[in-house]
Amino acid sequence: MSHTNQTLGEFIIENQSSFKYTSGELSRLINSIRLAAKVVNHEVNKAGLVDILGAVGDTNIQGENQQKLDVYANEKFIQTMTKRNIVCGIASEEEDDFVAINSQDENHQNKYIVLIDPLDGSSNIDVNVSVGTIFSVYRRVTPVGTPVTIEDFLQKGNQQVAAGYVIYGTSTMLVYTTGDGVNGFTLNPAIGSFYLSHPNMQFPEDGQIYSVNEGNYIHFPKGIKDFIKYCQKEEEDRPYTSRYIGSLVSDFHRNMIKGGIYMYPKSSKNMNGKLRLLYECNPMAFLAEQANGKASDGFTRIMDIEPTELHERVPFICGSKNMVEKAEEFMRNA
Ligand code: AHM
Ligand code: MG
Repeated sequence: MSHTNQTLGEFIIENQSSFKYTSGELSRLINSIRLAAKVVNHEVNKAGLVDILGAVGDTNIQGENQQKLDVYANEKFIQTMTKRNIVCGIASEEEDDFVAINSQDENHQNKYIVLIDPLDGSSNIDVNVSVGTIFSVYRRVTPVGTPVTIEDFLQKGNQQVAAGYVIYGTSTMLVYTTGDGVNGFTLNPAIGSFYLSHPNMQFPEDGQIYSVNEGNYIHFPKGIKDFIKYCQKEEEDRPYTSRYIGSLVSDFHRNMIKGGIYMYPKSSKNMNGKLRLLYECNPMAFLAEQANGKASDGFTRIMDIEPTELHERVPFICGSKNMVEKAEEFMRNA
């Protein structure tokens, strides 16, 4: 089948047999994410029209104000997966604790757990800038047939079975990997179907874009400051271009297509950076590596970090391989 007209639904069916542990469960899970993405997309697109903007008033565990659409997206993704009874547990950036599914039921037969950031970059919604959903899938480590525990969620990123994001941008796209490369699907809003538009996505090995909140420069570690100076230096292919949307999914997506590096380093204000290992960094790291890119905390591969708590934060450097390695070199030598 030609790539130009293959839908995500068809792609999932066609590729099911290549999943490591095939039983259709992962396909159903990706399908439910696809469905929830469409529902959330519809709501995000209406954001400017209906009175859904503004903080709901609740603050989440990170002490941030929640926007109404965060709450909506959180509910939709959790409900869609829970009602279809296809995962045994979900942890969300918007929830204080993980949700165990079917804990009253004798039949905890599902083997997958999902970690999700339902609407990342949501402070961008009220200014009509792209936001995204990020998800990460693992096989549970506790026995099937028992309620999930925290152990099932605190797995290293290198155990991920699938990961992806939805970008609610000028077009809405779903980009994901099951460990066999990265494919991107664009939503045709008239029909309501995602079409394979970006098969086998790859980070260029080198890039010329750096994305970092430079307003925090003064607080960055010396290695990052040195690397930024390197990016700005007049050389053959430099200075690089600076592009920072402040919406991880969008910055990552652009860098993957054009070649670039995204950084959210630690700073003297945030000792561990800002981004969450389990909901943001690991899934993006899995996608990056599957697309020939790299993700690091400056010293260590992101997916090799042993998580200790659900909402933990880590410094995050991710993108074109040679650029990430250059940044690591500056970190080592600082
Ligand atoms: P959020 O999960 O509260 O939306 O925060 C994550 C977002 C990322 O999408 C983005 O890259 C980063 O925070 C921007 O942070 P800052 O405004 O500090 O540069
Ligand atoms: Mg987030």
